[in-house]
Amino acid sequence: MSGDSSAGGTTRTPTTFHWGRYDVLSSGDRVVALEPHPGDPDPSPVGAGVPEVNHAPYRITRPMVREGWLRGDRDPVRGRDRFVAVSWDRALDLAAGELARVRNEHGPTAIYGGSYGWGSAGRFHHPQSQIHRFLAMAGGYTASVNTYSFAAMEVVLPHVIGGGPTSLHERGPSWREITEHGGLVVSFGGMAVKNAQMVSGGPSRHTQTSWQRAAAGAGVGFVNVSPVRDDAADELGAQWLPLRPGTDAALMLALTHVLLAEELADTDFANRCCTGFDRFREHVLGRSDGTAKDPEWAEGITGVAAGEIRELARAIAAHRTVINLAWSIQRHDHGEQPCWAGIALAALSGSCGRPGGGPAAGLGIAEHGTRGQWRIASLPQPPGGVVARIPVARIADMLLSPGETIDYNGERITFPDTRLVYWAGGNPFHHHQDLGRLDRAWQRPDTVIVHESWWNATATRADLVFPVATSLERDDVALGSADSTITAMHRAVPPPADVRTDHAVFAGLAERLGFGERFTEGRSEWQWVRELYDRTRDRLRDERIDLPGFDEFWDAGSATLPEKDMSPDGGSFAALRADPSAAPLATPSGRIELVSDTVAAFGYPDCPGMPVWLEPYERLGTEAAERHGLHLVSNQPKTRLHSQYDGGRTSRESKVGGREPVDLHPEDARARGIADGETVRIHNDRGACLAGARLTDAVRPGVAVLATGAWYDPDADGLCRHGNPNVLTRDAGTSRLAQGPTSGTTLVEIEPAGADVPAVRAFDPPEIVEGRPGDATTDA
Ligand SMILES: Nc1nc2c(c(=O)[nH]1)N[C@H]1C(S)=C(S)[C@@H](COP(=O)(O)OP(=O)(O)OC[C@H]3O[C@@H](n4cnc5c(=O)[nH]c(N)nc54)[C@H](O)[C@@H]3O)O[C@H]1N2
Ligand SMILES: Nc1nc2c(c(=O)[nH]1)N[C@H]1C(S)=C(S)[C@@H](COP(=O)(O)OP(=O)(O)OC[C@H]3O[C@@H](n4cnc5c(=O)[nH]c(N)nc54)[C@H](O)[C@@H]3O)O[C@H]1N2
Ligand SMILES: [Mo]
Repeated sequence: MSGDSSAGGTTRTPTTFHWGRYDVLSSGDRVVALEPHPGDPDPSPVGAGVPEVNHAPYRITRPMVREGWLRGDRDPVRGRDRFVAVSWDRALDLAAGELARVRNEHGPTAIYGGSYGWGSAGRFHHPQSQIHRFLAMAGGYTASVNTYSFAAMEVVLPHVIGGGPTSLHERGPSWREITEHGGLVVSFGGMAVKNAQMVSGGPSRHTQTSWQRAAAGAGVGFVNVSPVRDDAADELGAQWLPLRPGTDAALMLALTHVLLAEELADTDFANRCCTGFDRFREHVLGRSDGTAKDPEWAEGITGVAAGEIRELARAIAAHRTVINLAWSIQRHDHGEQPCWAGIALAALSGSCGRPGGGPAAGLGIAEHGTRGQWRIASLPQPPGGVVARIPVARIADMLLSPGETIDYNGERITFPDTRLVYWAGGNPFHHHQDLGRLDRAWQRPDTVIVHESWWNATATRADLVFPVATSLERDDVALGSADSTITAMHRAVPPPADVRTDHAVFAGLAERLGFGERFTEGRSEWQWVRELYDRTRDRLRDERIDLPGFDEFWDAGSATLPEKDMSPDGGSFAALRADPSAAPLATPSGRIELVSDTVAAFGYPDCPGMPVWLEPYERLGTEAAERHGLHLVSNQPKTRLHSQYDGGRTSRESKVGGREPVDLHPEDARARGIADGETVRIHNDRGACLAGARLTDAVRPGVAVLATGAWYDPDADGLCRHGNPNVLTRDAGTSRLAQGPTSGTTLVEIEPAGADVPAVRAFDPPEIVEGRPGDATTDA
């Protein structure tokens, strides 16, 4: 722990979050304010909302057990019940007993510990690392694979360009390279700087704006292919191509068509460095199926004029071009296709494997100043702990259909019979699709255990709730992805008296289950933090990099590593271009697979062996839009990290009438009799929510934008009073290949909600009753 006391009894403590470095100002046990670190050129405003949330009335301050679960009663259901405040000993005994019972009676697959989510930035207190280590040592569990962020991309691209799940993120050109050599950045899904506020692991400084500015200043042009104009900063002077959501693959195929038809395509690269070019070309030109994927064809699907498509294709061919794929374009039905079609477009553009050009993923989302990524030591995981796994977004399917088998990337996966769900560091009742369906599925397991700091919708739907310390209340070390500064996360204030760390909860359970010593290895939390730093230091020493000793680092607050950008300009695609047999990709052919025999052999009609346009289950311009005439974009919120700090000032001030704002084009609003600032009801066949209308011509007509993360607040009929878009999204996989989430594919209708609207209850804690007499005392 370290903090500098200053005058007036205020202590200043430097720390790091997912959204950057701050000095925490505290007085006694309370956080008073957060000030951005002076070294951060472009700090995130989200920090301003942290103090009040840390001490909010909806903070969970004691272990809790759901009353019906204690009684052994199914009624009232999870989410409607009262909670009993109990002692730590009783809560830990109950949880340990239940874990042992489920494992003994049903085997380890019956314990689901997927626990997806953006828990703390710190490496030691990272809740996923803690829960996985604990459940592995406790006898095994069912885990999840892939992410809500980019499931389709991370499953399909290894077939196309080889490498691991994030291989494209690390292979795209860096901003430095784009500034020095680039001519044009065409970004599908834009590159909103607001999304670069957050970096997994915690950014040491925010440099995205300055990188983008530098590229524009160097003459690089930008094209923002997105239904939302603000997905590119005004100062970039980007061309805006507002396509219909979910239609990127069609647009990309048409751009490719123009390159081929006008003989602008880099056929030399396609023939030497790709496989399947002939078959792909036949498909695009329409020789194999009779439909040319030309601009006129694409105009009917995308809503982008054929002339504009032609001009863009010519510009792509004429410049050193980056084809950037934001992750939003693949959170759609058949989300694999725009990833694959984007690679194909880049491969034929003439820029692939040349400095400052080629395909990129998530450029402008994370900090991508340079390409390389240092890795910090994390909590060791024992082998063999994962006894079964599911694609992460198939959780409701798993809970509802034990024993059912699904396809996944060439495998068959059978859902286990889940009896116990254990979550630490995620909020499925914000992040999952069709929350009404998840709410029903969530009633099936015998027991749900959750670690949370706040009474959000996941905590109120648990049976056993362990109240955990926030990252301001623990010591840790952090290193943001693609960052080169390791920062110390100093504990700024102590946790409330009856609140513990995730690690302490698991240590307490491990002790009861007989592996306490194995779990902690005899180290205190403080010793573990030192240990992870020392391991990182040892590892880097092998790469001839000297980090200061722990004490020096801890007092200084940070240690800087050299920038890691050692691959040549153009990256691995440059080596491929130079000599494909000397530098093959890790694909079966060693080349970019425009056609993949592996994927073709899976025989999935919803993901064939080459990039194609497949109709999504709903979109604008089809019959489905006659009933629900608006496409709902549920993007990342500007004012918070998903659902985190939704109750904080920054997020609260963005609400309209206390509800999540929904952006609507004035024409669409007029047609529906909706005024700016009015409460509206957004609905489709899956659900409904209330929101506050905001009229703006920065969205394409036909599109409504409701960011994710408003705390889920269903009334008795399932209407979310607060505006969580996931009551409207469909819970279906992208395809049999990736089974990723398809939150982007959502049509809705919107109407004025009228005067008689219910108040928002999202931040009301559940009713709490006292447990046994002994439960009231702290046994710290
Ligand atoms: N409709 C729609 N849905 C989406 C998306 C979308 O674009 N549209 N985006 C998806 C994406 S990309 C993602 S990544 C997910 C994000 O989904 P999540 O990562 O689940 O969302 P968060 O709100 O960040 O939830 C993190 C939770 O962990 C808790 N927490 C934080 N630190 C700690 C800790 O140290 N210990 C413990 N025990 N808890 C902690 C926080 O209080 C919070 O409740 O949402 C997905 N859902
Ligand atoms: N402030 C803030 N930043 C964040 C996060 C956060 O919670 N808050 N979350 C972080 C996380 S976990 C992730 S995974 C990344 C996600 O990064 P992204 O997935 O790129 O982010 P989104 O905001 O979901 O989408 C970006 C834009 O894509 C556009 N879009 C939506 N659908 C389509 C489509 O079909 N085609 C095209 N061309 N455009 C479309 C929308 O207008 C949207 O504004 O963001 C990270 N950054
Ligand atoms: Mo994400």
